[in-house]
Amino acid sequence: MKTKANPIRLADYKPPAFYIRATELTIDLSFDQSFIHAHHRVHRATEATRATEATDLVLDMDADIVTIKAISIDNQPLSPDQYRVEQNQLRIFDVPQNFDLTIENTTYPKKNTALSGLYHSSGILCTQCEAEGFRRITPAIDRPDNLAQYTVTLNADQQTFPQLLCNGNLIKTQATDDGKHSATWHDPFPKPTYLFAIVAGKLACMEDQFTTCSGKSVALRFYAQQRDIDKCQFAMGALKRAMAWDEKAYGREYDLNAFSVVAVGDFNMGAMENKSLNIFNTQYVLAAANIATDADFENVEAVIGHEYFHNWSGNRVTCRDWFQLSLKEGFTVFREQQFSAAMGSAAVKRIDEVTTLRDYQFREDSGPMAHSVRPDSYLEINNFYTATVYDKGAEIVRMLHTLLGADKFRRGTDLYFERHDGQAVTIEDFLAAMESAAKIDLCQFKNWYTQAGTPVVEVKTKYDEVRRTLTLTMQQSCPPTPGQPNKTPFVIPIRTALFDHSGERVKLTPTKDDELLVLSQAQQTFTFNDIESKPIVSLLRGFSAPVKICYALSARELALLLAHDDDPFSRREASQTLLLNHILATLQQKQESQTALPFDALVQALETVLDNHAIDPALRAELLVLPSHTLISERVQAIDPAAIYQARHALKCRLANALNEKLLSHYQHLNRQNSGTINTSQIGLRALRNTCLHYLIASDQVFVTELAETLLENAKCMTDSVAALVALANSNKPDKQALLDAFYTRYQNEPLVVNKWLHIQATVPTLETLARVEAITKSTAFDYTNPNNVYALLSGFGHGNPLCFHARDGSGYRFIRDCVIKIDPLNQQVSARLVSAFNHWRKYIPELKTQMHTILEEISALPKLSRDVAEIVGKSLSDK
Ligand code: B3K
Ligand code: ZN
Repeated sequence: MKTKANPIRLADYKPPAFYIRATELTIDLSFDQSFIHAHHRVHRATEATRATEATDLVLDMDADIVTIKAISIDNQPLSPDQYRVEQNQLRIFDVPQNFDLTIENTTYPKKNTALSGLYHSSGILCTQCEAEGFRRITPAIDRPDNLAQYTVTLNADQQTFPQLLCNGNLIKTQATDDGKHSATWHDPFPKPTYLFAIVAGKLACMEDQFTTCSGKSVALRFYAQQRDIDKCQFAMGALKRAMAWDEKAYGREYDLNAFSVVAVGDFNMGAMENKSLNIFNTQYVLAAANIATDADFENVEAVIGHEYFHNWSGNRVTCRDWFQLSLKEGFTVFREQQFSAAMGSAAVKRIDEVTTLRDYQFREDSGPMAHSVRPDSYLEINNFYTATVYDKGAEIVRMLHTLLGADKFRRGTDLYFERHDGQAVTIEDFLAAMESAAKIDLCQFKNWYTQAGTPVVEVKTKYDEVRRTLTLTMQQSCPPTPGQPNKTPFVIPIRTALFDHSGERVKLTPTKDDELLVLSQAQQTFTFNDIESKPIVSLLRGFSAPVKICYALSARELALLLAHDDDPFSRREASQTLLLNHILATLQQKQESQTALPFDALVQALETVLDNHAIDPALRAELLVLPSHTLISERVQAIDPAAIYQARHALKCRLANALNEKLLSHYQHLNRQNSGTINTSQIGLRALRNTCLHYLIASDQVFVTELAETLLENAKCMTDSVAALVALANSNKPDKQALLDAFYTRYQNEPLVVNKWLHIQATVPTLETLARVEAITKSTAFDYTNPNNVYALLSGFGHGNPLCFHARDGSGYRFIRDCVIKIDPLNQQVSARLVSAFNHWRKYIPELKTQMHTILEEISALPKLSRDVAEIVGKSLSDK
């Protein structure tokens, strides 16, 4: 357990006092206890010596899991009074200028339930070092601005660990006595500790190759348990597509002769970009039609791309310190988004990105954990792998792409990679490369990295019939966030188009129909000339900036944009706003508010969408989907989850009844076309079919549950099974539990499918759910030490089932509190994610708010609390 710590501040950054440029490790691997013999070449940093007069070498180390056996300097063993082991560091007194340091220590993989450092997962040993896991293997300068070349020898029992993998090139293998063997790896690219990786165990391998643009052959290897190895085929294809795409889109060629990916069942997050040895959560690498849904396939492709792209944006050019995390993550998410858009339906991808951003990042920005994309301080860096750093970070890079244009942006990235290859740099370095390449000043633009909060842009329009001008007055503001009461204006690119009342685009110039308005002042006016009649304004097309727009379009104008806007995002925005206004009207107990379209007209508009075969089915599905619970919550004074659920559900039922026949005929038609194949058009078709089914199930008719049962029985792929199971779980079918149990019996040996089953049950909005979830936690289907199980079941309940989590009697809160308390000593990254379900307590109705507050106080009063959870709970309680 970590001790109380002071915040780490960006303003206090100092380069290391010592550097390690070369490290040789010899590791004797075994599950209970692994022995590390580390040899480092250490240099005192001249500039830092002057600043700090450092005489002691202080290495990062986690004494919870590392035991020092011996230390020597230049082959002279140190006596115990020449160093001191503390909880978080190893201090070696009075070291020379340059020297060879040898450390022998042990670490305990089986005890390592935090899954950071060297740990055990289903019979294999693997590592996770980002952000600060290396210090849990052996003492080190465990920070990203120290880059070293590694040579690593792994020794282990040949039977138990036939595969011995590390970063770089395999330079030697040897069979030794007593059934042991060894493998020596050398990585020619200097890297920070966080990119170090080891995997050892009995793993099957799928092999292929990729020829790079310069004709070099790269061996591609996927490692997984024997029973899963065939499920790596799709990911292998995705990797080849990613490698080819990065050459074409960014001119980035792969730099070693081999690239490997290992699938691991116990992993805290999605995947990790270790140099040439990526380690993946099985969820983001294994995919076959009988275990993975369409969304899973898309996620696998995206995450494979993401980790591969890090080879340049993150590994070749890395971060100076963890405050710069978005330098690699924001940029890499953007690259991943561009790749995914090129591989599938770009319109639907963009809509999904924005939905995720609003549900998670906007929410984060409005709560106690709000932080800028480059935070100023942290207690625990693992708490800052957030939607803000990743997804808002990607939106910032996207805005640069929009402002500079594709060509200049590419010149900027080329220059960035060329200037900083092999270096650990800052966000300023990234922006400076863009500035030089595009000859642009990004000084004000940098506010996006330093100011937290979601900017709000209020827009007013005025049409002057005499002058035939349209004037847009825009005013920007940004709400206060913790530690940042006042903000200065952002540079906000707002892509805009005009439509006439028959739905035709108004040409803005002879060649252009879209205008990029760049709002950079607190208030600014933009004028369009030669506009024949009062137009309808379509703003923030493609979601050109991560802001909230306040612009009152009438219900009729929204309906027109839904029918005619040729920007898919804006069209979806129109449908979401129309649906949202209906729900808000119910919540405010108004029959239909001024801004809500009369119900019959809404039905008509949605029916037109449903029937419009000119629109890709995947987009039609998006246009029909109801606004999320989170999105609705953001629009009310005090959140009453039960009332929001009822209002949302009521609209769903009303629409399901009004569109019943249409939904049914579309369902049947689309279902007949479903072949179970994984390709963009079949994925789109299933998306629309599932949307029809989920509306239909709300109409509470027996024949619909029969439809779902038939779909389950005749499922052609996992998407069919999951859609059917979700429908059944959410239906009133009396014997639905028997179907759910049968599904479990069928798939109990497929952990990834079991996770889906856990999630489906955790998110059913009925009173019985809590008892069911509690029972599952006690069954063999669930393991508290497996992050995927916890995310599926407990986060499913805490974050994905607002009705049950926020039950008035506080039962949901107490259950999640107890889970947090149970998990925290095992895995702090996981407990921290779970406890954040309470973050927004201040926004709820008084009876819930008080109870959530009590829970947070109780957790905060616990005698032993991880730094991870303490930081989140502390901020939630202190923020006003
Ligand atoms: N870089 C890793 C995330 C590491 C998280 C550490 N808590 C995966 C990624 O973003 O690519
Ligand atoms: Zn990443």
